[in-house]
Order: sequence, then structure tokens, then C-alpha cells
Amino acid sequence: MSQEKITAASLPPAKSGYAPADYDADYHRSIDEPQAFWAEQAGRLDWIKAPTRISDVSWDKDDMHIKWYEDGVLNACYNCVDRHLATRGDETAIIFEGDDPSVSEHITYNQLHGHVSRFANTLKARNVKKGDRVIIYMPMIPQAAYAMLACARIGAVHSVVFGGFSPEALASRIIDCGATALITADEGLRGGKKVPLKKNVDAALAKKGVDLRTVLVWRHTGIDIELEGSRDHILNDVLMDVHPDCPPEPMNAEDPLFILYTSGSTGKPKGVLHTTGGYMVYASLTHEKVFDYQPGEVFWCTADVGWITGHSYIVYGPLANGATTLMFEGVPTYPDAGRCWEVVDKHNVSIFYTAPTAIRALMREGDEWVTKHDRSSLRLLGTVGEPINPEAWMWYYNVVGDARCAVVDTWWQTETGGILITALPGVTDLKPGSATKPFFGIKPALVDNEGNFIEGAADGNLVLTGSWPGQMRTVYGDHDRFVETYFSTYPGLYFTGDGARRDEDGYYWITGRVDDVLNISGHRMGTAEIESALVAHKAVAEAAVVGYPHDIKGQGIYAYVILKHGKKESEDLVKELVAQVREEIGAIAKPDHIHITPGLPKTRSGKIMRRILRKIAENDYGALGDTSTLADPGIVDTLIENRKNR
Ligand code: 6R9
Repeated sequence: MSQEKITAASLPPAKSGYAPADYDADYHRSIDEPQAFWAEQAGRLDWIKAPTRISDVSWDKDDMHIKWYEDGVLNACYNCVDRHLATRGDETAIIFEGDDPSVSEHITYNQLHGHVSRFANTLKARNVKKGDRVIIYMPMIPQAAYAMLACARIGAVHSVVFGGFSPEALASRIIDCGATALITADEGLRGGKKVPLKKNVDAALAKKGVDLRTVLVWRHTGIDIELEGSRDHILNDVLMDVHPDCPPEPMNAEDPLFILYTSGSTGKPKGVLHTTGGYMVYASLTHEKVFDYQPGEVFWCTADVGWITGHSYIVYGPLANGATTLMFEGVPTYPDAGRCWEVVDKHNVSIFYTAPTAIRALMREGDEWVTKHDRSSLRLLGTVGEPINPEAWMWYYNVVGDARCAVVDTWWQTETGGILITALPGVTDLKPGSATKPFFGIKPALVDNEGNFIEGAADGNLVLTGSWPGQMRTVYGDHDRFVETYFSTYPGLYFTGDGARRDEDGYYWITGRVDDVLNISGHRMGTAEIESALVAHKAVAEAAVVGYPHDIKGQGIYAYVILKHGKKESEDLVKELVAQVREEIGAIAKPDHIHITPGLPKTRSGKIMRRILRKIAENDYGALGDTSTLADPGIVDTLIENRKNR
């Protein structure tokens, strides 16, 4: 663990004037008087009917529910758009920076209002109604945000599917949420390469059991695409046929806002459901406080809107706060490794929020790519998505931030809606590699494997006691799975799936997942999903997937595969297996290693000993631990032998 500490006092104070004593007072109040604290925070939003009931939460296994602001009525889109028109209608809401460095655009709040209203009326004209589910499968262009906000405006529930997911993955999400409409683009652009979004949609729709009434296609690159009869429409054209005004739908605070699929340790991705009032309060509050956001500043979060980070910190949080949010279509290394800092200078970015994997990749390219750009507009840096190693943290702080910008390492999850553990600028003394302290209203705790609380400086499983407004409400269509996944390991506690260490100062150091979830370049991937993709190949009898440390990606994917009788290992087969995973899930799930083996280490009851597989993948044979309980201990030597030969 790093001993370095950068005190808040050695860095510029928060622009808001927020000081350490304010944090202490606010944090204590949020814990001691949560109803009063969160009632006050509801005032951040404009309500059609202000809530009087603040929270109603039950951890009773048979009646588990989480409700915030349940008698409040509001509209999320109104809060992100309309309410800013009187004061900042001509200010920039979204800056679009294209994949091609010569393309950029400023969209004012007035313009945003116009675009979103037409998108919303187009959905209505296709008979999309309050409560209907709409899939959004888009590149990182402003139209993705318009689509999300348009759904929110009419009360439809969006589910954004990351553009890197395959037709198969897209199809399973369409089916699971029972979507009736889908919004996509002809193609996306990333690092000069084209992403065939509409083609993928067609492939998804050709699969069994997938049925959609409406597909709206944004013409982005302009290539020729096939349109299917009454189902497919060119959005750019049909937008012009509808009325420019669309009144926002009054929504109950607990009406669903969106579903976002995320990987767990078992089975298929889960549809994490977030509702309207609590999520919006939490996204807005965290965006303002964690990033010390000041009116007029440009905020750039490099995530894709296909992930929760894009939902909360590109779209809903910043726009609820009337901020200027930057949307970048491309990748940090195109056309060269200086792109991020070129964009920072071009658009005067004050706050930059990215993932450790991007920091490590840029660090490898050398300091000159950073230092040749000015970067003096930057005043705050953030990270999210995976643990950051102290070396990458220091590089980010010293080279990108010139040792004058605080780095906030923000820990949270799709399920939590917003940031839960983080430093606050001007307040928290920073320790490179630590997410530091809980945000307002958040009560983290550590438990041992039996669920006993561990106090003081210790290692343990990270749980959260109590609720906060941004917490997910259920797994869409499967409340039992929600209760089972998050609240059954340690009854009455929300289990994060992460391990953590708390040091003597009460700082949290997230050590990574303790379940069978991998974190590849900050993206969650269930080992079970990759295994089932592999087993779907006709030559495969069984597969076991583990993570191993990877310099850039944080974790790499190592797949052990047992072939069916009579099937032979070959280079072509390995290629086919990799292609199979790409097809079933997407390129982000592509195994880095495929290790064909005659067997797997199993206990006598048939359980795969993943601990051993992880060690072998890491090339760490000295620490295999007890192998005496294995059904066939000899398999370990065979695996090691094969590992050494690759
Ligand atoms: C926001 C987001 C959640 C998982 C989480 C943890 C890891 C996220 C982190 C971090 C260490 C941080 N994670 N932030 N680990 N330090 N600052 O990433 O959501 O995609 O659902 O992933 O990511 O393992 O459990 P999501």
C-alpha cells in the first residue's frame, strides 16, 4: 500500500468554498438525520408535486422494497432541459467532439429542448407510451442523449445497450425487457473504424423470439442501409413530420426511468432498474459535490452512454445541474495518444473523468503526448471503474494534472446509481489508490465470510448498510433475483461483490471483485457468460474462465476449455472459439488466452477449483494451496505443464 499522501490543504480549495469541516457536518447530518437531509436534497429538483414521504425501505426478505420520495411527481427530462431555458437557454448544454478531430458542435439548452421534443413526439407518433421499453443502441453522439431524454420526457423506460455488444447480446436484452421500439444509427465511428450498428440490429431482429414494432435509425455516416417496410424509419426524416412541442409527462418519483443490463456472477446479465426521483436527486447531488462543479465549466466524462457512468455523469447528473457536458465519439488514442489533451485545450475542459485503463494506456505512450498540450483549463481529475494502481494515479496527478489538480477516485456500481465512496476536492487528503471516504448518506462496512462486522483497520467484504436515493430498486422482471443476488449473502445487508481494506484513517481501498465477475478495462464481465458462449461451440464440452492481472486492462480473460471426444486442438479452432465469444457477447469479452486441457481441477463433489485456475493463469505455481481435496490431483501438473509451454 502506498504511503504517499497529498493533503487537501496543499491543493487549491474547492471553488464552492466547501471545506473539511463542512463535509464532517454534512456527513454526520446525513447519517444522523437522514429524513431531514434527503428532504432538503429533494429541493435540488423541480417537482410537479413535491414529495412529503422521504423514504420507505424494508429489508424484510419477504417484503423487500426501496422507495424514495414516493408521493412526489416530476419529470426527469424537464429537470435536465426545460427548467434551464429561462436562465441559460443560450448556454451550451452539450459539446460534441467527433471521432474525426475536425468535427465538433455546440448544442445550447434551447436547441437541446427542440431536439428532444421532436424525438419525443416521434416516439409518440409510433405509439410508444408511458411505461413502454425502448432500446437505445447508439454511437457516442448527441442523438444518444436526445433519445434517452425523449424517453424520459414521455415516460418510456430506456435501456441503452453499449454499441460494442454483439447482435446476440442485443437480442437477449430486447427480449428480456420486452422492448417495442429501438433507436439506433446507421453506423458508429471509433478511432477511424466503422461500427455497423444497423446491420447488427438487423441480425438481432432475425433471431428467434425477437420482435419489435419500430426501429428508428439516425443517419450518421450516411452509408446505404436496408430498411424494412413499416418497421424501420430514418429518424432524420420523420423528426420533421412531428410537432416541435411535447409536454413532459408527469411521473411518480418511483416510476422507472431506465433499465441497464449488467453482468453478475451467474447466468445472464441482469436488468438493473432505476426509478425517477431518487436517482435524479442522487445523480445531481454527486455530480455537483464530487466534481465541485461550477456554472459555466466544461465537464468531460469519457465513458460511453452504454454504461452507468455515461447515464449519471454525461447525461442526467450534469444536465440536471445545467452544466456543459462533453460527449466524445472517439477513443483516447486516435488520431494519436494526445487526443484527450487536444480536446481539453480545444474546449476548455475544467473537469476530466476517465477510467484507470485509459490512464495506463496513455501512460505507456510517454509523457510528451501530454506535455505538448497546454491543459491549463483543467482543475480536477477523476477516475472510475476499477481499482487504480498508485503508479498510474501518480502519473495522472503529476503529468496530466501538473500536481495542481486533485484526483477523485470514485467507487460505485451500476446498481448504486451514483458515486458512493470518493474523495471530495478541497476536503479529503488524497492517498493514491484509495477511493477514500463515504459520500453523504452512505454507510459502508466490512464483514468476514460469515457476515460478522469487522471494525477498525481490516480487510473484508464490502457491504452497505441502509439505503440512499440512487439505489437500484429491483432486477427488471425478477424481484426474487434482486433479493437473492444482493441481500442473501449477508441477510439485511447490500453486498457489493467487492473486497476492500479499511486503513487506520478509515479510508477504503477497493481490492476488486470477490465473486466470479471480471473487470476488463473497467467493464464488468461475468465468467459464467463467457463460459456459456464457449460451450455453445460444437467442439467444446466444458469451459472455465478466470481473470489474471493485465498491465493495461487491469484484468485479462483466461479461458480453460475441454474439447468434446474426438475434437483436436488447432490454431483454427482457437480462432473459432475467440470468434464465438465475440459473436455471443462482443469484442470486450474476447479471451486473451485459450488453454485447451483434458480436464479441470474439481472437488469430489464436482465444483471447479477456480482458485487453482487463477494461480495457474497468473503463472504462480508456488501458491496453489491445498490440492488434496481434488478428485484428480494429477490434473494440476498437466495444467501447469501446458501453461509453461505456451
Ligand atoms: C461505475 C461502475 C462496478 C464495479 C465495482 C468495482 C469496480 C468501480 C471503482 C471500482 C475500484 C473504483 N469499480 N469503481 N473499483 N475503484 N473507483 O464502474 O459501475 O460497471 O457496474 O462496475 O467496478 O469492482 O463493483 P459498474
